[in-house]
Amino acid sequence: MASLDLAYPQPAVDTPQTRRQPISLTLPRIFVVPAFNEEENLPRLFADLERRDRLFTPGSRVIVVDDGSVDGTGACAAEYDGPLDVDVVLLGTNQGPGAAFRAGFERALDASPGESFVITLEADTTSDLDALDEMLHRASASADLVLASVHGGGRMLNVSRTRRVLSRGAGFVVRLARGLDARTCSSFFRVDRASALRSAFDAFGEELIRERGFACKAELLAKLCAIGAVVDEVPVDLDATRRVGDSKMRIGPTLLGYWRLVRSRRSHTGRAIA
Ligand SMILES: Nc1nc2c(ncn2[C@@H]2O[C@H](COP(=O)(O)OP(=O)(O)O)[C@@H](O)[C@H]2O)c(=O)[nH]1
Ligand SMILES: [Mg+2]
Repeated sequence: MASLDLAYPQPAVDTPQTRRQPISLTLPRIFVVPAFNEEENLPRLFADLERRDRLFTPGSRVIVVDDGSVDGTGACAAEYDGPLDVDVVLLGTNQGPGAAFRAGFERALDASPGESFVITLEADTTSDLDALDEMLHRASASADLVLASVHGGGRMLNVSRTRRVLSRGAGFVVRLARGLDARTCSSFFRVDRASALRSAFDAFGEELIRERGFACKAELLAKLCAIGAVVDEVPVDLDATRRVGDSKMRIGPTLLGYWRLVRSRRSHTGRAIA
């Protein structure tokens, strides 16, 4: 298999910033939710979000990216008729979470042209929404990107040993290979400042998320770090019993994705986050 050249830009400054200027907590929150065959979980996620209306500052919305689901996921999102502002991106054929995040981020940045908080969640209700107050607070105060961290003080509950080893091992290897200062590299549950994602799209364009599978979030983290993003982590538990149904993650392709990330080289183009 050919190795990918991810062409990581380097920060333009020698001393990376450790804090951003604060931004208002009242900025819109744009939730990006990749969903594949989640018809049983998506209504539960909407209900969880509806119960937390304080999360929805003016201009907030939920973007569900249905990725060729063969169940009623797309219809469930499209026919949602509740208090949330729900927008649906239909990808037609299944392309994987990497493509779903890219499409979701593009829609999010179009939908909210100024600064906002882009929150990525799992559709299966395993992202602990009670952690969002602290995550948003940190993103508002000083960080471009806040990770929900199961390996930085949080726990993986009711998750098989194989999955725990994979998550920890993949994180460790990617962290070493990419020189990342983050404990949890692969979680889908994050808060990004929209400005950081825009800088990343400016720096990498179409190449921002090349990994189609579950390694896409580690790739995005590495690329954001390469352009000087300020990263923070909040300890968050992940409890797999919260979801209905099984994981869609396939271990073989996911390991290959991490292997490609580790093998990919850096180069010296692009520009840092201002
Ligand atoms: N759009 C899209 N979402 C996916 C795909 N595979 C998984 N997901 C979503 O990504 C999230 C994480 O997947 P999940 O099966 O819960 O993986 P796990 O939490 O790692 O066991 C869930 O919201 C899934 O619906 C896919 O191929 N396309
Ligand atoms: Mg999950």
